[in-house]
Amino acid sequence: MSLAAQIGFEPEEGRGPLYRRLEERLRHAIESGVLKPEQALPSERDLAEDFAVSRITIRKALDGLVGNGLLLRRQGAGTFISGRVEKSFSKLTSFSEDMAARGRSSRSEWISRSEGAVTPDESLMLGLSPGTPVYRFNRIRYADDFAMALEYSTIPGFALPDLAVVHGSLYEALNASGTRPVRALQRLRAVLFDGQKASLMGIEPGAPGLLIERRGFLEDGRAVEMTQSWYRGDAYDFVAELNDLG
Ligand code: 16G
Repeated sequence: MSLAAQIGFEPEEGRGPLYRRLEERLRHAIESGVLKPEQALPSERDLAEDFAVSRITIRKALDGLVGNGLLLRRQGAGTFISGRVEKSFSKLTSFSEDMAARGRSSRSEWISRSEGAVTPDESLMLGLSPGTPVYRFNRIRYADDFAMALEYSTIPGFALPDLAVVHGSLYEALNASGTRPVRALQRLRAVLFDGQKASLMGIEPGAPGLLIERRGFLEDGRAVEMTQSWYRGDAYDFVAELNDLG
């Protein structure tokens, strides 16, 4: 079915500038889920033909949707429905929960899964003495079939019975062991994906990203997680609610 038919657009119908009406129709189709996250749009030339409008009208309508984040232009690949996810900075949720809350399925691909003795850096971050055993879980995180993030987690040995208990969600495994964090500190930084990380994610080397470091703690104050999450810059909006203390 053509896109025009799918979203029910008739150039002669309605009032106001044509590009605005087209923009509104497309917005509605994206927000109501008729057009799906990560779906590619046809080229501007094909859209102009399909919608029976000029390419300038198409371009102006798309510009408006790119401007407010509903569409993404990827160099050399075309225009896509944005798969951006809004993530609250004040809730201690897991990737799997975040995706489920948005009706998206999540899965992971293992980069590696190992156990060993804590490194000096990890021992500082987790407050563990040298030699303490830890588990390391390194994963590519997918929403539907779209690579959203790379995650490198270190979990102290006391928090899990063994490596194999983490197959899907890490937080589910921690929860089952009674060691899911109840509090966390997070630090966020703008980064560029280097060649190796970019190739794991299937993106261009040098693409912008967000690095979030989370340290999670138990009720008794012990650190139970240290995770570095490398999110695609075009995939997440981090949202925080601020309260005026005065
Ligand atoms: C999120 C957390 C990460 C945690 C993971 C567990 C951020 C920035 N990071 O990605 O620290 O380890 O969820 O997800 O939110 P899982 O339970 O689905 O494996």
